[in-house]
Amino acid sequence: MTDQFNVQGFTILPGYLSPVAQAALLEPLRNIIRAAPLYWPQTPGGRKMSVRMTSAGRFGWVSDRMGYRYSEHHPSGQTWPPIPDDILTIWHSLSNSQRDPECCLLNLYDAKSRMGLHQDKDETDFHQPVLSISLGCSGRFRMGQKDRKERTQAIWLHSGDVVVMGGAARLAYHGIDKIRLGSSQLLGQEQRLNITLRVVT
Ligand code: MD3
Ligand code: FE
Repeated sequence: MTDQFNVQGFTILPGYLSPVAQAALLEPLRNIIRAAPLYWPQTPGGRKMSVRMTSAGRFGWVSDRMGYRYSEHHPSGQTWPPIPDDILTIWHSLSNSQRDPECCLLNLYDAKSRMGLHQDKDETDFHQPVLSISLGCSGRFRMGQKDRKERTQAIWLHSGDVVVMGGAARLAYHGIDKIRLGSSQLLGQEQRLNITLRVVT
């Protein structure tokens, strides 16, 4: 088997969610967005991120003048809606974690959205994996290693793909370079929705 993407702890399950299973997630996802509207986080430098976000679960990811952080409150001041059961089921089927995720982050990309290379390191326990579900248009995912200067590799993530990051991959630099418009009809011609699940505390 080819191992083009060989960072230890990176597991991709291409097409883990069937088209029917993907479509079944849309209603619970729309319910999250209705309760906790999408927003463009501000970078600490005061710019708007190009990805819109919202969350479900105890914690959501917010960013404002105080910087990036987990918060128990949406920018509106409300708590976040619960994580849908179908999404908890995916987590427990694949994560090997005994715990429930505490943050279900929704990242909505359109034609011009990017996510720069970064590490996810604001959680307490890096032994807990991060799980990602891709829906809608394909996105080119780029991943390096623990050190920002290491070489990076790119892989396309398509609708229905699930990725689990454990081991060394958990602290690897990663980002989304670009979106392939029209590559899925699930969310319309130019949207990609990524769901990430994390244990925070
Ligand atoms: C590798 N999201 O929300 S998901 C993020 O597609 C984030 O929206 C991207 O990076 C997205 O922080 C990538 C795949 C992913 C998620 C978490 C990771 C890759 C990861 C954590 C550690 C290493
Ligand atoms: Fe990340």
